[in-house]
Amino acid sequence: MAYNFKNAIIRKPNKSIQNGLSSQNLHPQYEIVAEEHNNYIKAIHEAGLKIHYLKKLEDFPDSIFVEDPALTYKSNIIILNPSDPSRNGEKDIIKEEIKHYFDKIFYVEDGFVEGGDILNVNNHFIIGLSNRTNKLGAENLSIILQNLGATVQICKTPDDILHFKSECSVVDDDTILVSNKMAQLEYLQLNYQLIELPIGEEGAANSLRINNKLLLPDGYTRAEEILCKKYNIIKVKVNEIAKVDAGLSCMSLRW
Ligand code: CIR
Repeated sequence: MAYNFKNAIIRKPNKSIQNGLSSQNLHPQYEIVAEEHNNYIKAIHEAGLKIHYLKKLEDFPDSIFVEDPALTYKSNIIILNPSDPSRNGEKDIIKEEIKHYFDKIFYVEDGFVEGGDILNVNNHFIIGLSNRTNKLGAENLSIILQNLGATVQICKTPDDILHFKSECSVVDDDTILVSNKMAQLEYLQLNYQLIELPIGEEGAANSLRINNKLLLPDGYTRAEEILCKKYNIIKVKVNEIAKVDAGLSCMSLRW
């Protein structure tokens, strides 16, 4: 299943997160980020995962977002290629830190691709082209994934959305939670059941299904109303972390 996991890799937060990339030029406060991150860790525990911690990296302001430089699939790890120069070096560090957890390691060396643009639904991957992920990177990743037995569709991340997954997430085997903008994508409409969130609740679309729990960003009352009927929700506050355009999925690598 698309959301059955046993393990998570999580990096301890760094003080330099206040200088993380932010589309709105906001600077989160380290102490609040650390508190939110602690609660995130508790929620991941509650969902039943064993957590493997990585040490903080002050030289890389956005390095707690471990989902972007690497992708897990089956017992493999694929080292991606983040396009922002301030993030590209994360891939070389994380590779050394995590390769022993996996049977085989693969690399996307040509073209750019970030984990935030990759939605995994069972053995299928949707890769969104964005300002961070280009065609060459998406195609090279597709070749690796197809060789490992997966199918792949390359789509376009709507304009003004940082990553494909910033506004969508898998909540069930054939069900994707989407913002209004993501709900317009024909590929998603044709192939999945969509739960569309109301305008103004886009932030809740980056939820995180793990085993029988659904981690949902706190503060989205209408999303909670819609989802609580069917899902076992754990609310996690990520308001400070959201100042650097990040949410729930990007703070762990799951397998
Ligand atoms: C960045 O712009 O790269 C970070 N400030 C946020 C990355 C969020 N990553 C994700 O949603 N996968």
